[in-house]
Amino acid sequence: PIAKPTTLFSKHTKSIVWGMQTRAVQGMLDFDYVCSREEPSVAAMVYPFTGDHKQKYYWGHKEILIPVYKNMSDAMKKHPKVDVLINFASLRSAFDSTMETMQYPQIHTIAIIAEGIPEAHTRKIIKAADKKGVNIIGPATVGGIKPGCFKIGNTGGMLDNILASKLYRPGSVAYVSRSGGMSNELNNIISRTTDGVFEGVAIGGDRYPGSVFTDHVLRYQDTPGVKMIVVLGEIGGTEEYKIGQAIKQGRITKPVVCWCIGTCATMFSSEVSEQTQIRYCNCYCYSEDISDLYLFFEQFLSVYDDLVAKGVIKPAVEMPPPTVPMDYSWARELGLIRKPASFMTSICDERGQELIYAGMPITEVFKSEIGLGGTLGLLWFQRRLPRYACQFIEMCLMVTADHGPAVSGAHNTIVCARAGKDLISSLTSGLLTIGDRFGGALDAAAKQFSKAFDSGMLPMEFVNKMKKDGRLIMGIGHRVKSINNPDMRVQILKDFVKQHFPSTQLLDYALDVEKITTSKKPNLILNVDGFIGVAFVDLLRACGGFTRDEADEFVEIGALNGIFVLGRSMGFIGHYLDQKRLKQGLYRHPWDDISYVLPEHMSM
Ligand code: Q5B
Repeated sequence: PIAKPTTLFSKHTKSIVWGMQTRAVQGMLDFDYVCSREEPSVAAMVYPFTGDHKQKYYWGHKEILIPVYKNMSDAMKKHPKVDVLINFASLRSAFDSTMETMQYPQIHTIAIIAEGIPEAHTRKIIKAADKKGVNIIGPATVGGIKPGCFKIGNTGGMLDNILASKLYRPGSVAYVSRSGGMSNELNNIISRTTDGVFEGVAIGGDRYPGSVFTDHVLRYQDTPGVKMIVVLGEIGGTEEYKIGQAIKQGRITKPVVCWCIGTCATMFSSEVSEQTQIRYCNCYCYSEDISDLYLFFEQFLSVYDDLVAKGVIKPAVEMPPPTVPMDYSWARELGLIRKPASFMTSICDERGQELIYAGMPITEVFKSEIGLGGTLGLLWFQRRLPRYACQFIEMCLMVTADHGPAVSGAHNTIVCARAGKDLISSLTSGLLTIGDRFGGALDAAAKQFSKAFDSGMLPMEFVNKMKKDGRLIMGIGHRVKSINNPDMRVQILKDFVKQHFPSTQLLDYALDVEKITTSKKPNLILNVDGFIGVAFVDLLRACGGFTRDEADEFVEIGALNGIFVLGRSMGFIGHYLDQKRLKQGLYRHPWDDISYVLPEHMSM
């Protein structure tokens, strides 16, 4: 077997991260930056589920790109200086990806983060790693950290934690523990009681960790920068015992503070074989038996003070680390910054547990059976409208839903569908015809009629004024409907409005105008656009839910044309589906229906 290197990480260590762990990678880069590393420790990422691409990260204030490779072989080839792989693969793929990694001799350390890897797989990994001289940290671990040099993934927590525990510069104490959570606690204790952490590894909680306490303690013994070793053991292991033996045999000469959480095992009455081992181990530690955290703490202090007094440790002068800008989202969460929002919304909030339409939870929308009209009332007018208003809105949507294939919008939709376009293209091609002449006269009708009415103009005066100005009255006139061929859609709406609306002042005014215009030409009726436009003004003004200014504003901002757009979308979609269902081919307008009126050719 090839000998495993004693030094796992340095200031120049380069790694590959397997898995799309963008937060962990950013955490590593922020750590690198506070450690004043010259270059990021992550050279590349491997993620088999996307093609090769680059991911953007921060390096201090700057933005940098880190390549992501689909294949590990490409990553290894392109980054020959990488010697560490951090494997974030899931428990299903961690085995394969780790075994694949070991085929590349450039890799000497692999950290495996996944929990739940089958023990048989881990044992195969360990066997292969021993043969190839690869250090394994994990599985089921957060990893490890070497202040000033390298951080595996999420080890050490967020940046404020790293700074608080002074993990940006090396100290003299190296530790090994099983749990990642406890290693964070160790970072804290060590930074408070000594000159700081030199290196810390969490070997992980599995029965067969890829490396064991002794592996790391012996490495620390052979690492000149380490002056004091800490082991956070636990009940049931034999490793603590082995460390005790190594101290006894003189293989370990540096002071070791070992706390075997589990001295409480002596309290159990049953024969727990580990009990003796735990107590035995504690006895071999540099310190006396440590039975609680307080004593552990004390032990640190006394061992450390002793080493300083003897001149073994010479605490370095503290240098402040470079500042890493705080992530915006985190700063916001901490309430440290505020910024005016780029856009505001007041109709819908989807962030909470329940979707809210204008203050009404979606469950309430259904419970109170406000229907489509009520939902539109909430989203367009931010009001819970009276039942008759909701019904009126629904009726408007129903009567405007379609008016045959010949109208401008349906025609466009059909031509577009027959040209092979998709539903949305065909629908929007139809919607784009909606305007002053076709289906988009609701707002203009509402404005013209209410302006004339509000200014006290008589219907006749209004008609004459419009004629004098050479303007058409919006909402008046129809290509096929007339007093002789009445539009039943308008009749249905009129019956409803007359029965339910508290006031129909503007509608009555418009009907008086209609009497005048139809006396001139029978097709100059109050058409469906005009009817909905004026009736809606009556509704907004008299339903009690809006001030006069609010009512006028909705007309001003074009809410009413929305009714036709929404209603007719149903028809356009119907026409699109119809054409597809009928397998209609490309439409070409017949020549005999086109009058070609080109200018005659003139010779010079
Ligand atoms: N004259 C709708 O015109 C139409 C006049 C007028 C005073 C008027 C026209 C118009 C205003 C816009 C409007 C919505 C273009 C219509 C709809 C949805 C639809 C469609 C469907 C559906 C029709 C003949 C004579 C001329 C004109 C005069 C016409 N309109 N005078 N005010 N408003 N209306 N649009 O038939 O003296 O002979 O020169 O623009 O409300 O789109 O089903 O098809 O559901 O899909 O082509 O219902 O009225 O009439 O332009 O030849 O005019 O009447 O000045 O007078 P026509 P024109 P003169 S609903």
